[in-house]
Amino acid sequence: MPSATSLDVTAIRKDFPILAQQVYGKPLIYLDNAATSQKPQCVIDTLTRFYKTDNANIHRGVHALSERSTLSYEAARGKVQRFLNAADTREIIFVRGATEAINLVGQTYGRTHVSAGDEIVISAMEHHSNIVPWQMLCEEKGAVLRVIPINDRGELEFDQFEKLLNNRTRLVAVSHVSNALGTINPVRGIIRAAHAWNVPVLIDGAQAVPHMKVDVRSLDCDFYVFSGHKVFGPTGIGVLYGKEKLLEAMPPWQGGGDMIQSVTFGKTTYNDLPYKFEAGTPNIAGVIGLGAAIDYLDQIGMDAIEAHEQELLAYGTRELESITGLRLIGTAREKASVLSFVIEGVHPHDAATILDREGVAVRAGHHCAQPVMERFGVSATTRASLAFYNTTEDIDALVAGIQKVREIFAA
Ligand code: 7TS
Repeated sequence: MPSATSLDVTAIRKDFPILAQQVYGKPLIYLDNAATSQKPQCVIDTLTRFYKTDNANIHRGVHALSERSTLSYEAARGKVQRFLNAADTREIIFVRGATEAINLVGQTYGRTHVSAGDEIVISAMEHHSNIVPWQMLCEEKGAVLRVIPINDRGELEFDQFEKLLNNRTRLVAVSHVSNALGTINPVRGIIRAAHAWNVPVLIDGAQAVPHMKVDVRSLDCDFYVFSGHKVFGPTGIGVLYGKEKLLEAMPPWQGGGDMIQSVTFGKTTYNDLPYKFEAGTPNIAGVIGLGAAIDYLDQIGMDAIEAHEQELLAYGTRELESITGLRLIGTAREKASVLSFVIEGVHPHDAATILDREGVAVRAGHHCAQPVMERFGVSATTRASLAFYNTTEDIDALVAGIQKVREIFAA
C-alpha cells in the first residue's frame, strides 16, 4: 500500500544502513523503536568526524581542537533549544538520558521542595524511571506518592487526576506518551490543572519526541525530559529542559569540574546555567551526534513523520485486531505508534522469539512498566513499536509472523 503522506520512505530507509541487513536469512524488520531507534548515516558520520578531526575536551582548552569541539557542543545545545522551542539555551541541560534527567529533578528540585506529608502525583502508566526516583524521594522525606488511575483503554482518568491535586501536591510527573501502551496523554490539560494549584509539572517525553513536534513553551511544562538514543541519536546522551527560574533556584546535583565558578576549601561558588548541572567531562560526541539527529529530523519534518506513523498505526491496528485470539493492550483514542498485544495461549516471549526467527525484531516483557501489566492483568506483552522508516510491508511481515506463531501453537 503506497503511503498517502509526503514521506519518501524508500529514500529515508537508505539513510539507515543497519536496516538493509538480513537476520536468519530474512530481511530485518525492525519494530523495537521504543527501546531504541536506529541511527541515520549522518549521525554515524558526525560521530566519526568528531573523533577523526575535532576530539578535545570542551570549555577549557585554548587550542584549535578544543575550540572546535566546544563550538560544536554548544551549537548542538542551540539545536535542542530550537527543537523543543525552549526560550533559552540556559534551559537545556545535557544528561545521560531520560532516567538521569528525572533523577536530577528528584534529587535537586524534589529534595528542596518536598517534606513529610507532601504529595507527588504520577500516573499508572509510567515507565519505572518515572516511578522509582519519586518513590526514593518519598521514602527519604516521608512524602506520599499518588497515582492517577487509567481506564480499560489505557487512558488517564482526568477527573480522578483533578481530585488528586491539593495544597500538599508538590509536583506532577507524567509521561507524554506511554511506552507500554502508546497512549498520548493530555499533557496540556494536565499542566493547566496542576498550575491552577501552583504545582510544577515534569513531562517524560522519552516516547513523544521521536513521533511528534514538542513545544515546551506552548505546553508551559516546567520540566521536559528525553533520551537521545530513542530520537535517532547516540546512546548515553539525553536532555533535561527546565524553566530558567526553576533551574536557577535549584541546588546543583553532582559536584566536579565545569560546574563551578571558583573553588576554595572554605567556599565554592557554582557556575551559571546550564553548566551548574553539567559536572565533569560530558558525552561530547553524544551531544554533537544528537545535534546531527535533530538536523536530520528537521529536514524531514516532524509533522510529516507524525502523519506517516499515524497512518501506519491505523493500518497496524486494523490488521492486528482482525487476528483471532489477539488482544491489543492499549487502545487509547489518542495513540502514538506502539502496538502492544497478547496472543491467547502463547507466552509473549515465545511469540517474540518466533517473530525474531522471521526477521521481525519486537520486544517482549513488562517494558519496565510493571504496574501497567498488573492493571491489564497480564505479566508481559509483545510490543511492536514503529518509527518513520517503517512501512506497511513491515506490518504485513509482523502479521505473517504472528500467523506463524498461531500455527505453531495450534499444532
Ligand atoms: N521514560 C519512558 C516513557 C521510556 O519509555 C523510557 C525507556 C524511559 C523513560 C527511560 O529511558 P532511558 O533512555 O533513560 O533508559 N523505555 C524503554 C522501552 O520502552 N524499552 O526499552 C526502554
